[in-house]
Amino acid sequence: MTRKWWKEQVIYQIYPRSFYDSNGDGIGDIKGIILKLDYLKFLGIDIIWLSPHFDSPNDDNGYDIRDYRKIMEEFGDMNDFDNLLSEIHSREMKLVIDLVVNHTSDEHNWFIESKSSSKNKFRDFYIWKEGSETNPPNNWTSFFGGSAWEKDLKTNDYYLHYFSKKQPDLNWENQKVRREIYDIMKFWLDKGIDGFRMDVIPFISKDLGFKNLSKSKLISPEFSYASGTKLHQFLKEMNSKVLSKYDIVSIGEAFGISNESMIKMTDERENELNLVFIFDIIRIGRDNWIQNKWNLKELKKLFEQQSNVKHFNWPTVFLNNHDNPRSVSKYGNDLQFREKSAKLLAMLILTQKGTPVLFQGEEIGMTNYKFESLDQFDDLEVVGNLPKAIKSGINKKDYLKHLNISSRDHSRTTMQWNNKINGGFTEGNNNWFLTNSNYSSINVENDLKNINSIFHFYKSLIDLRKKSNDLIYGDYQDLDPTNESLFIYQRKGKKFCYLLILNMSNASLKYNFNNLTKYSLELSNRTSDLNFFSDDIDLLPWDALMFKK
Ligand code: ISL
Ligand code: CA
Repeated sequence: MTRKWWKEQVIYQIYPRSFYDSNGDGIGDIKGIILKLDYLKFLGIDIIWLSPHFDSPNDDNGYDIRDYRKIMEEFGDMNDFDNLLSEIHSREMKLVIDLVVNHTSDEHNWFIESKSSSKNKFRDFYIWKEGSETNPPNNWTSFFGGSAWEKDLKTNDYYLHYFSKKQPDLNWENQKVRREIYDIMKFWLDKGIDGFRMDVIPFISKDLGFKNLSKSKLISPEFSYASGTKLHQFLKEMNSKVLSKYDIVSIGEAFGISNESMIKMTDERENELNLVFIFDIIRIGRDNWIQNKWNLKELKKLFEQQSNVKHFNWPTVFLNNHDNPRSVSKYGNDLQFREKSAKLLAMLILTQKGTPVLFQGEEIGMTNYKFESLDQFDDLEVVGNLPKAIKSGINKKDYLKHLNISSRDHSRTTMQWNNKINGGFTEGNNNWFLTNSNYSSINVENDLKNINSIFHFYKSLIDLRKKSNDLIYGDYQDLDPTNESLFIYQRKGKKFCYLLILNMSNASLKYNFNNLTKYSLELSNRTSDLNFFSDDIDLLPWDALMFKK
């Protein structure tokens, strides 16, 4: 197991649009992030992953890039970015930026040229195919609704877009495309950034046969889109031409890849990427907008699977991001046991094997939003998938019910800093999006003042983790995989062995753990004292206990 800084540090994702607005225009910005760096340093954050900050028409809130070398106007300018980077580095923190190169915006100059004529030199920067008058080249679908092909009337050809029609897919088979992308990467790396999170990177290799997908494969097309034959070849080239020349971390958002492909992508002997974000855990029980029931045994199996990868790989551990609902609402109990269950989830991700990744607001237990109507949503995926939802036989009311559990917009409500209007996110009264009305009680200011808050629990765990090589590199073992309510595992290092007992239920439970008295209690989310003089222990709902010996 080779030691690396990105195995030992904690990542915090910022969705800039919703993080902090410094100039009152209702939109988060880079100067706002700079004002909050001391807060993140105090929490114990080492690496900031910044969601896209590039010039964009914001069809998909920045994941549709119009100019890779320009800062999104609402966020500030290149001077602000350079200040952010130096302020981050002066606090001995690192900055990972979001690299979105499976597709660009349709307003990118390359696409404007490409669609202007079939003879244009940028034509095959994208994927153009003949279709018929009414039918696209094949039955591939977009994640944001409808076909993955859009007919362009200028040349009567169709272009491919796995996401919105304003996000045309780049043609990675074209060496000129790859060269341009490597130049863009070097532009930012030469400024001193510390790595990339690579958006849907497994999709860059397309099935060049463009064959129709079977009905069953169309249910979750990501698995087909992520199995192109040249993915590893492209990543090896990117590594040799760019990544290998810098001391950085490369993280692939690996939406749809298989386990073996994930292992190959992050096997340090393959010289591709360092880490991947896989979705098995964060999408457990999910079927498009529907969140089906899942059980703890299935969840534990997924942690087991990713924690015991071969020693040439290293997992990431996260329960939140900008594409998923809030973890305390999905995995915890955001009503009666919000604080306690949020602390349990903190202990879970910060004591598992792998690099922990937090998402803004998770550290104070921010919850899902109560959407009252479909037109409150910002996410284009909501509107895009409505026809498919109706076709599946549900009505708008049911669709809203599902989205109140599963929508990406739950994590895009604005960060709750204090109990002032808009939770202190913006002074202005033209907030770009929604602020959860519970900001009056759930906010950073409250949590900083209360030593027993969720924030201080995260801070203690981050501090504990960073001081313990055994917690970072220790072997993982699930000690009671069939238990339906308790998640009990150990992390065994050279010197210490940590035992985690997490009651992921609303019930009080008795448990007997052999030789428990040999352990000392390291940390717990109990407000009442915890006396254990025998191997029998009475667990309260959502107890999270960390022992050490
Ligand atoms: O909603 C999803 C697909 O059904 C998400 O899983 C998401 O689209 C997928 O994980 C890919 O996410 C990334 O690429 C998208 C962008 O919308 C997401 O915000 C980004 O994280 C297209 O760039
Ligand atoms: Ca602003």
